[in-house]
Amino acid sequence: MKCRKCSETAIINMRQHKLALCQEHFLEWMPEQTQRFIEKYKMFDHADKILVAVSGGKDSLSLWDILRRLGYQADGLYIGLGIEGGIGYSDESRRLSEHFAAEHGLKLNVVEVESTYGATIPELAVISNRGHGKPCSVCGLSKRYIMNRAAHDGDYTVLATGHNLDDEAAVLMQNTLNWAGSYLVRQAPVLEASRPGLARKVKPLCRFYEREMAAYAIVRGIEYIYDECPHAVGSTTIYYKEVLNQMEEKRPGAKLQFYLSFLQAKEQGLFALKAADAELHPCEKCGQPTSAPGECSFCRMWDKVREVKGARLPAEAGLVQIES
Ligand code: Q46
Ligand code: ZN
Ligand code: ZN
Repeated sequence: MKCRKCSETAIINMRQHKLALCQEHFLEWMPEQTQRFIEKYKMFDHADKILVAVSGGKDSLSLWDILRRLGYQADGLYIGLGIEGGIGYSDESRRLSEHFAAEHGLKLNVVEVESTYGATIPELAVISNRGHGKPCSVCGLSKRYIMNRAAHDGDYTVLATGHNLDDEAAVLMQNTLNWAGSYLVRQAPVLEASRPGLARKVKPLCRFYEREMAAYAIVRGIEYIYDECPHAVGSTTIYYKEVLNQMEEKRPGAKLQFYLSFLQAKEQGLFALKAADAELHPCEKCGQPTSAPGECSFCRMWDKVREVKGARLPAEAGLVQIES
């Protein structure tokens, strides 16, 4: 197959766009498209100070790469979760994030959950007794908290994550099958900072397929962690991704259309519900906005860790340390 823009051999064929491109044109096309999405969804501009959440995976490192190529001011945030899983998952993901930052002279903020708060994520899952033996619920809660806090404390105007279209479509499918209205209302390429202390969140890769992100990372020569987090195995998200890929196989563009039609329906007022932000108030301990009475759920979770592990926790557990 030939590249649409020149006569070179194509390295990727994107059937949903009826577009095949050679290496050179694909590497040009990805940042161009990203810039288009940034503008279309009014994500940020060159005056913004962006914090990119990096995990050492293909999506987040490629996002960081694209943003720096487009000339944006983008620092990284790596959150060390303390997940081993027999493959040294967290150590390796930190190493690759640091490697990328060093290679390109970029600033990486690091928050290690264990040294900052006193326990790894798998330990926290056991101690807090949440998530039925799976660390994902305390992990998600902790990551959201730390990202918000780091963006706020570091004076970043926007927090960017590397969610791709496959991620977004899988979550959308799950939320639609459950008719989870409050989640559907909040799922969008941009989530405004509705309260002081909450970061404005953006997903510049939300229209790229996962295979395009993998192709970008590979042809760009980005070293990333191939393994998924060991706790992702058997997750519902992976199941929905497989279902969507089967649909895509039969009907190229099905995934993209599912997601884009949702955004359009939302724009036309299908979900008139407003996100329930009105009830947020500052947490008594850390000051972050929360809907829970008194302390936020993040602080309560770590209070329990302090009870169990005692002296290992710093006294003011709310403070995130950002190392450069
Ligand atoms: S939530 Fe669960 Fe992920 Fe945390 S424990 Fe791993 S799989 S990293 S996106
Ligand atoms: Zn070409
Ligand atoms: Zn709190």
